[in-house]
Amino acid sequence: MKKIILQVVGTVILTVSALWVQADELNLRAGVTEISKEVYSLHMLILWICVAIGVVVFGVLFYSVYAHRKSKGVEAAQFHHSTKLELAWTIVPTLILVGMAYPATETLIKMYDTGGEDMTVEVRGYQWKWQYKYLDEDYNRTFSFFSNLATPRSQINNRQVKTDTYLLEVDEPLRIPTNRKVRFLITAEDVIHAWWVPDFGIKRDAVPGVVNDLWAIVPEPGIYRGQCTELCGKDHGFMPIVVEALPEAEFDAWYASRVSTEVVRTESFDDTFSHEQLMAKGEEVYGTYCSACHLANGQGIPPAFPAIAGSAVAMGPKDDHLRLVIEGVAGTGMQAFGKQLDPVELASVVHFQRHSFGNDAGDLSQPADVINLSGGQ
Ligand code: HEC
Ligand SMILES: [Cu+2]
Repeated sequence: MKKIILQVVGTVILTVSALWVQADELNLRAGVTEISKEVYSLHMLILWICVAIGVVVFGVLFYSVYAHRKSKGVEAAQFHHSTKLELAWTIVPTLILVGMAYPATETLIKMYDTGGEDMTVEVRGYQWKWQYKYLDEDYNRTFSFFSNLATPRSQINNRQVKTDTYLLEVDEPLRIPTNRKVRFLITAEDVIHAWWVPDFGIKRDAVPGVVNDLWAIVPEPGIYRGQCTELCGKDHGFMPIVVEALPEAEFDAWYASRVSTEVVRTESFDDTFSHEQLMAKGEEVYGTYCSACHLANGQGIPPAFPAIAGSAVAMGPKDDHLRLVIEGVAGTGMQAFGKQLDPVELASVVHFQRHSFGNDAGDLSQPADVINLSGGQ
């Protein structure tokens, strides 16, 4: 008997000390913002309250089992109702709960206080990527872009070694300034997603037709990584979030340069492009948005994803091809790209499909064709 007790105690001590060594790795991380640090302290406070309750309850339990065991001839006490006891086990837990709820509510109220922001970014979830839109009071300074998974397929398919940032890297991160209050408006285009950046202590569901908000003031420049935390659908695991916090001056410089390239792009919707220009741009767009299903070599994965090589659509009338890409095919994986891509991107990717993989439609698709089909706006 003694031996068994010693063994049990020994195992418990070993397990606890092993966990203790790893505690930092297993624990919630403290993050970098004031809110994330408060969430972390709350978590530690409540953890220790639970540990204390556990020690007291199991201590009394094990002591009673041992000290009042049958072999010692102890008889169980026989009583019903004890007003004192019942009052105690109602009042004590209530006080403990109130004691935990008070600081938790204080932090929650702070988390929801999105007012007084210095800038606002709209975060929109798509299958399977995020779109970030910087909402500036001056409409000409508002712009948006998509942030796509950048981990190469070869790593996902185990043909190449996975890096430390496996599935946590994107082609263009969300950039925000340090030390300014950034308000995030969280929504979704198609299905429910969830935007989560653990180091900022923020996470909110992105629901189509609903706008939720969050905020963060990031004190330290750096790269912070998160993920879509919606569970239904395996592809939510392939839409990571990367936020790069830049020193304020650096952010302002980046913002100004981004705005000026956007303006150039807007003006170019009226331009006409050469075959070479359309092919270069189109190949880039195809690689980012289309090759996951239609493959880099245009062969698709029939019957689910049709080949573009030799496709009747790609060799048929230009307007039908453009319309299919703009409007998508309802009920299939072929989404309506009209909302995600601008007229230059749409015209060039269609042109690329019509003149690659052995296709040769022999025409030119221009942004103006897209604008005509989309109702002239
Ligand atoms: C998520 C998978 C997916 C992605 C990404 C995708 N497509 Fe498709 N695409 C489909 C499916 C599925 C169809 C077949 C739709 C149907 O049933 O008619 C299709 C059909 C097409 C067709 C008609 C082919 C034919 O011969 O019937 C064209 C053209 C096309 N897609 C262009 C594009 C372009 C351009 C892009 C990128 C901007 C793209 N697709 C991205 C899934 C996808
Ligand atoms: Cu998602």
